[in-house]
Amino acid sequence: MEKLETVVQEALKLFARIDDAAQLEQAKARYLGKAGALTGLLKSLGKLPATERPSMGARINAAKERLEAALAAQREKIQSRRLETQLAQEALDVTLAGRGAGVGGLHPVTRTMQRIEALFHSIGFEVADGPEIETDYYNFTALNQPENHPARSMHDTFYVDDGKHLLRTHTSPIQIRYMETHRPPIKIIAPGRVYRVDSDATHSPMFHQIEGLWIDEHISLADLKGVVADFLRRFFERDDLKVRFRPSFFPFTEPSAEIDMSFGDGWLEIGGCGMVHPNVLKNVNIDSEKHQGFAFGLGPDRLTMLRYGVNDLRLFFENDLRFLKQFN
Ligand code: 2U9
Repeated sequence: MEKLETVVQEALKLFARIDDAAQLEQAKARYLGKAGALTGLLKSLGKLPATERPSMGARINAAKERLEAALAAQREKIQSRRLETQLAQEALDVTLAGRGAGVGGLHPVTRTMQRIEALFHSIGFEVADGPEIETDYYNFTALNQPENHPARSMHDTFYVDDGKHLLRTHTSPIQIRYMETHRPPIKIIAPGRVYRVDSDATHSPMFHQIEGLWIDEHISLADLKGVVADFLRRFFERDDLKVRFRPSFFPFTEPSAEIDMSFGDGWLEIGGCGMVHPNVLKNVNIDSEKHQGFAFGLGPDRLTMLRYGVNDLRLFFENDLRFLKQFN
């Protein structure tokens, strides 16, 4: 039966040309399916003389196996060709230039805080820290601030839940906590965020403070003035900067003073200060007969405005990148 060899050659040629999986299965059906050409030959075996049947049967089966093997090889070829195309399409060019990550920068007030910390560190002050949610005791009572003091009213202070907790209105509680766990000499600055019910061009409900505290056996008002004046001259890089103390009142210092400075024309109020009140020292078990010292408070937001010439405090807290980017 030379027809068999013709059919096999035709099938092999066809399979080799097909590059689509579904078409290949259809082609398979044409030869090996129920109505396929080889299947037809097998069926017609019955018409052959009994002596020829076994050898013819064996030839047809061998032909079937050749076709199956050719099909398997072609399937694999189609599959790997598809994979290659897919890999080529999805390839990443790792040599392409990146889009570039934006480089961040520090907030102008943060820069000021770091600068102030570095300047005080250079004359021996450590940096202390504390919680922004405080108790009534640390924020007011320990600082000699009586029950009926106006700063304690709802009008000026954010109370949190039970009226016992509040957002600290100054960084002074940091110094109280520090003095509870350290004995003199104490020489620290306390920077951080503070909160008051207040909002306009020169007041924000959240703002920053840096307070200083130096307690030892012979610290005087002269030391206070020297430290503050030196600091301001170094901060503004002006040796001719003038500093004056104007008598004032704070519950936690006695005597107390406002700190004014001048670049030449007029005076600017820049902070407050005084000798730590004996009652405050008593509250943290420091003997005010033996130890005394000074405290001062500065507003880093205000210092930043003056140093960079910014006229509206709110710009610092609106987080408009067009504004913030100018400082980096
Ligand atoms: C302790 C004892 C005393 C810190 C002080 C001031 C005066 C003051 C203001 C300046 C501008 C706050 O940022 S501001 O609005 N501060 O006037 N602060 S004396 O006195 C202390 C602190 C802690 C234990």
